Order: sequence, then structure tokens, then C-alpha cells
Amino acid sequence: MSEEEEERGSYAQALQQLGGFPSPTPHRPLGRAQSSPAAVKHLFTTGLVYDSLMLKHQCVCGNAHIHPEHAGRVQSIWSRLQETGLLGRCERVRGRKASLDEIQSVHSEFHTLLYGTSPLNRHKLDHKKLLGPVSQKMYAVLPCGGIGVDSDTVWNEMHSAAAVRMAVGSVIELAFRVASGELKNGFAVVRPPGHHAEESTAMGFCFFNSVAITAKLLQQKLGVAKILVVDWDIHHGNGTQQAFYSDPNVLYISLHRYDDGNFFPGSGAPEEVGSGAGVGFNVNIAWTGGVEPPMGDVEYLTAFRSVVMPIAQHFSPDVVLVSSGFDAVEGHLSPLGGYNVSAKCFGQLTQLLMGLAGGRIVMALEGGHDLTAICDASEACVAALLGDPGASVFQWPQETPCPKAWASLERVIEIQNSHWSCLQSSSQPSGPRGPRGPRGQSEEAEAVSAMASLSVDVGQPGSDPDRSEPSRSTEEPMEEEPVL
Ligand code: X5A
Ligand code: ZN
Repeated sequence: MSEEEEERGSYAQALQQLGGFPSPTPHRPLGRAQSSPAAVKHLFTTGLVYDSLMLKHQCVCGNAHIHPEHAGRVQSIWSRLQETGLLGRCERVRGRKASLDEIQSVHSEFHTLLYGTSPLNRHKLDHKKLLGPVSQKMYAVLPCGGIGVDSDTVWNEMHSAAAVRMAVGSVIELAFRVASGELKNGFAVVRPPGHHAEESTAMGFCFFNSVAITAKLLQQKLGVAKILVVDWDIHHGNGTQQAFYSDPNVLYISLHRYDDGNFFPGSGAPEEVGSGAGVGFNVNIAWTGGVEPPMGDVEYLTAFRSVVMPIAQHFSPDVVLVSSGFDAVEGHLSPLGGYNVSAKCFGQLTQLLMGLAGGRIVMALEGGHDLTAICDASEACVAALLGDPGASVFQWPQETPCPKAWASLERVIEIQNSHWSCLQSSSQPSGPRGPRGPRGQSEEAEAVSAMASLSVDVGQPGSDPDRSEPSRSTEEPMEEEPVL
């Protein structure tokens, strides 16, 4: 086999060389790349993907101010990564348009043809499959003069299909390179976002669900057994939840503003835990209580410490995909945001997720429209992916989350603890320091200190300082940790 042929070797082959997906040990580049550095074409580093084709998805009204999901979002992020020198330290991955077949791993044929073809390439397709009058009915003429599903979800008949397929294909390309071990991890600077897109519904700026499609293809084409999708966009990813609701091999964990169903898109109740074999593999950390006070770093870090990381470690994914919306970052006001998470905090959350799946983590931009906020957050996340140690060494917050966040977390734990033994119910007798029954002030304080002592690597025996406690040493590690 020539070197070139070898280089084009399938991902499945690459995987074989890696011996499948070894659990939490860091993965390494392919053998040949290590043995002959001169032949190394791709560095084993963070991959970035971006393509200017995605800029052309624009409302024909031409007024970007009334359409917050505009081309300047990804343009600004890409410039920021360039200016800061981060881009130069990464490997640039070439994006491509996803095929209609790939898109149909999640979406219906009609939906795929409706948004995946433009008038120019539509004539090549079987005419019976796409009825002109039906497609016209799908769009509305908007008050701005453009067309779209709604004022958020605008459509450019000439350019949108190519742009939305490029967004999907870019995430696929990046994820396959990370999953196969060619790249360490990756960040996709893509638009439009995808996590609201359902099988046959475009909504909330989204047409095709890039992250869900990528997860399906990792399963189908690469045989990846367990995939974790973390969604920290402020909105619930209804499309992603739908795509994997009965699948126990894709764990979906979303943190979102919920407000008892009164925040867009309205789904994402903590009671939505999955169905059939997938029960317990859908985790909705649904913040309720509005924005007084707004959720911020302490609330998000506490959610990671008490729910996201324990469950994720127990699940032990082979690959982590992040629906990385930045609309929870400070600078986004209600109704599109309202929270106060710092850009730096998203870098820390990235660092935490990098401890999973041998570091195979791929982040894809979802929502967020404040340019400073999304640039700052993207910069922090890419710096984390590259291994930069952050401005200060990571520390769990000492402060208590606000009472409304506390109540939201308690609810998730109460619901999920029957599926995840690493979570402990506050209403059941729980370990030596765990709270019991309805909580009074002192019990709450006690639980805070219990939580503060939780280390990041719950479930890795020997690395938890509490392991030395004699009274607890005979218990199973996943069963003993008080969570709240
Ligand atoms: C991806 C995203 C938000 C939709 C808001 C609808 N969508 N009003 O952030
Ligand atoms: Zn959002």
C-alpha cells in the first residue's frame, strides 16, 4: 500500500489500529505518524473547522439587525481565533456539505429534500419526491419581507441549503477525525445551529441537527458504542432529545433555562428521562425560577459537580459531543438569554469534559448572538482544548448556588437517582453526611459542605480524598458519594 493510500485509509481501519475505544486512557496518534515525523500531515492537536459558505445563509431582507443568528457570529469567532494565535496552534479541517443520505440518519426524506436542495440542484432529483406547491406552503413571508419558517428561522432559497449542509458536514468531518484518533479534540465554528431541529421540523434558527446527525453517523459508520452529548446552550435541545430518546447508547445531558416550560422551546422537563431502553439516558437539568437572580458560574459548576460529571463518568462515553451554545453567557438579555455565566467558566466546563472519553471531545457552536460573549467563550473553550491552563488553576466554587438553582438540581437528582446510583436522593437516607428528608437550613449547609468535598473524579477509586475515611472504605465508590 502506498503512503497516500495508507493516508486515505478508512476511519474504521484507523480505529482498528487504535484497538477500538479504550476507556479513559488518553488516545494517541496513529502508529505511522509517530514513527516517521516527516510524513506527518496532520498534527495530533485540536481541530478547527469553518467555511465561508455558511455566511451565505442570510435573510433576503438584508437586515442583519433584526435576525440575531447572522453571518457575523461565525466570522467574528473565526477572526478572534486567528487574532489570538489559537488558530495557528490548531489543525484546520476542511469542511464539506453533508450528503442527503447522511442528513436522513436523523431527518425525514421530505425534510431533508426541502432544506437540503436549492432550485439549482433540485431538478436532478425525482420530481415526485419534492412537490413544488408543498414546499411553498412550508415557508411564510415574513414581516421583514424575507421568507422563512418564522422570523428566527429564515431561509434563503439560493444559498441556505448549501450553508446548512456545510454546517452539518463540517461537524461530521471534525468528529470523525477525533473519534478515529487523528485529532486530539475539536471545535466547529458553524452556523446555522442545529439542536432545535427535529425529524421533520425546522425551528429556533435550526434546520438540520448537526450534532444529532454526527452522533448517528459515529454509531453507524464508526461503530462508536457510547456517545455523550452535553448541551449547554441556554435553550433545551428538543431535536437532539427526540433523536435519541429511546437510545441507551447516546446519553443526552442538557442544561437549560426552563422556567416550568415557559422558556423557548418549552420542552426539557426534568421528568423527561427517556423511553424504553433509553430510560435514564436523557438528563434535563432544567433551571426554573427566572432571572432573579440569574444563573451563573456557581450554578453551572455545581450542576457539573453534582450531576453532569458523576453521571458522565458512570456512563463512560467513547466520544463526547458538545452542543456548545453560548447564549447563557453574560451579555445575553431575556428573552434570548438572561443568565450570567462567564466565558471563562465555559473554558472550565470544557476542561472537566476533557477528562471523559480519553479526551475525545468535539464541540459545535449552537446559539449565542452577543459577539463579544461568543468570541470570549469560544476563545476560552479552544484554549482549554489546546491544554492551556486557564487564567487560574481550576477550583470548585466555594459559594452556594442560589436557592432556585438548588431546587432545580434537587429535582433532577430526585428523578434521576433511580437510574444513576452515583446520584443520591435528598429524600432517602444517604451516606454519613447526606441530608435526609425535607431540608432545613442547617441540613442545607451540611449538604453544601458534602458537595464541596466531592472531587472531580468521582468513581475513580483511589483519587478521592474521602476514600481514606474508614467508615466508607468498604462501600462501592459509585454508591457512596453524597451529591447534594
Ligand atoms: C439555537 C438557539 C434560539 C431560538 C430562540 C427562539 N435558538 N425565539 O439559540
Ligand atoms: Zn440557544
